[in-house]
Amino acid sequence: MTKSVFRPPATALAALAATALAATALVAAATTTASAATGLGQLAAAKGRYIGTALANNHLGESAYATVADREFNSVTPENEMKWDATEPSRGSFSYGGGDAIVNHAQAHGQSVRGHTLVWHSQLPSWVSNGGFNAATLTSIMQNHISNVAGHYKGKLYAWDVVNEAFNEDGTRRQSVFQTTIGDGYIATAFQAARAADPTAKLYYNDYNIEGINAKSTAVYNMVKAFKQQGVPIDGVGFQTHLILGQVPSDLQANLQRFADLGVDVALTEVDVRMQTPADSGKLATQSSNYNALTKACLNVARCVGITLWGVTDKYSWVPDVFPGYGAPLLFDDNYNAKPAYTGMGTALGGTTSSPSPSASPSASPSTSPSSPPGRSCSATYRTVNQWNTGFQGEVTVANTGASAIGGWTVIWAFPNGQTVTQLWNGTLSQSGANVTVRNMSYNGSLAPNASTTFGFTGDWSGANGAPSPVTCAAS
Ligand code: G2I
Repeated sequence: MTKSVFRPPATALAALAATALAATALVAAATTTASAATGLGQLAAAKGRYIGTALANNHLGESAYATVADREFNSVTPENEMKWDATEPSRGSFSYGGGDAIVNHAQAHGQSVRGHTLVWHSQLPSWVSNGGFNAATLTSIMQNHISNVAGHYKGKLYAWDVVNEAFNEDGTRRQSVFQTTIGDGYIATAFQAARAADPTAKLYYNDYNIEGINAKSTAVYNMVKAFKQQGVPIDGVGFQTHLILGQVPSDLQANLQRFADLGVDVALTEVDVRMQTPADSGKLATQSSNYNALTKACLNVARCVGITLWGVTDKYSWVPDVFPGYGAPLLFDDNYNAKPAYTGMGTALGGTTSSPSPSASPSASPSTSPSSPPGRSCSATYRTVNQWNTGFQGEVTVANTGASAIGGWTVIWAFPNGQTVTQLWNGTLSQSGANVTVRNMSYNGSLAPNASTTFGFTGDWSGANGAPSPVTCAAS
C-alpha cells in the first residue's frame, strides 16, 4: 500500500489560520500529518496524475524558486523558452539554450515536460508575421519550424502544445497570419508535422476561456471531433484556466468530460486565479476553495491527466503586467509562503491516499503472481524508453493473451535497483518499497483478445537501472 501524506509547509499553516474556511482545511490537514511531508506532485502521482508549473529559466538561480518548484511539482512547462521567438528568432536559425536548460533541470528532478508552444500568433518573430509569404511558403516555414523544434526535443517531452489560441471568443478563427495566409487547414497540418517530428509526445491543442461550455469551447470541440473523424493526430486538449477569483465555471467538469468522451486526454495547462490586490483573508479563502474545486473537477474526469500552475510564485506572475490592479493568483506568495490555495489544492488531492485493495497491499510481491479468472489472461512487457543522469522513462505494454475479452488488468513488478516511479500516466500507481502495482484507468481496462494498451512513467534511479523481471499481469 502506498501512503502519501499531505502536509502544508509551516508557513502555509500560519497563512491558513487567518480564515474560517481555511481553518477547516487546517484541521483536515493537521489530522493527516502522520509521516513525512510530500509535495503536490507526489500526491497527484499517487492518483496517476501530475501537478506542474510553468518554469522560467531566468529564475532558476534563485534558490527558493528552485526549491519550491522541485519539491512541489512533477511536471514543468517552459514559460517562454520554447516559443517561436526564442527557438527560431530569424529564419532557419534555431536556438535551444533556454529550452534545453529547462529540460535538463526537469530531467534531473524527475519532472516530465510539456512543450509550449509550436504555433502561436504571439511571441512570433516579425520575420514570420510580416514576411508577406504566400500560403505555400508559410506552410513550409511552419512545417520546418515544427520539424526542427519538435525534432530537437524528440523523445524528451511528455506533450506539446502544438497550436495555441487559434479561436476567438465567438468561436470563429482568430485572424492570425497562419489563418489569413494558409486558411483553416493550418492547424491539421501543424499536428501532422508534430507527429512526424516526435511520434511519442502527446499532441495538444491549447486555449483560454474554453473551461466552461460556451461558443469558443464548442468551436474547439467541433474541431477536435472532426480531427478524430479525419485521422488528424491529436491526443489532448489543454484548458489554460486563467480564472478570475470566484469564477470557476460550474460546468468545468462537464466540459472536460465532453472533450474526454471524444477520445482525447484533457489537462488544465496554465492555471491561475487572479484577484484585485491587495489580497486579504476573505479573498484568499475564496481562492482556496476555487483551487479545491478546479482540482476536483479534473480528478473527477478519468482522462484529465494533470494540472499545471502558470508559475511558482505570485512574485513573477504575468498577471499584474497584463491586468493592472490584479495579482496574487498562484499557490505561493511573493516570499514563497504557501497560501490557503495550496491547502485547497492539496486537500482535493487527498491528503491521505492509499490503494487498499488486496493485490496492492505491501505484501504484494512479483514472486507471487496475481491470478486471473479462468479464461482471462494478460501479459505485461516492460521497456526503458529513455534514461538520463538520475531519471528515466519506462513503458509497459499490456496485452490480452486469452480468448475472452478482459475488463481490467493489474500489473506488478519489483524494481531490482531501488528505482522509484515519480509520475505515471494511463494507469493508477501504487508503489511500496521496490514493489510496484499499476491498475488500468477506466478508459483502458477493456481489451479484446489480442488487443493491447500501454502505460508510461518517469522514475528516479541511481547506481543501476535494471529492468524488473518478472513483470506479471492479472486480468479481470
Ligand atoms: O499571457 C499568459 C499566457 C497565456 N497563454 C499562453 C502563455 O504562453 C502565456 O504566457 C505568458 C508568459 O507567462 C509571459 O512571461 O506569455 C507572455 C507573452 O505573451 C509572457 O510575457 C513575456 C513579456 O511579454 C515579454 O515582455 C518578456 O520579454 O515574457 C517575456 C519573457 O520574460
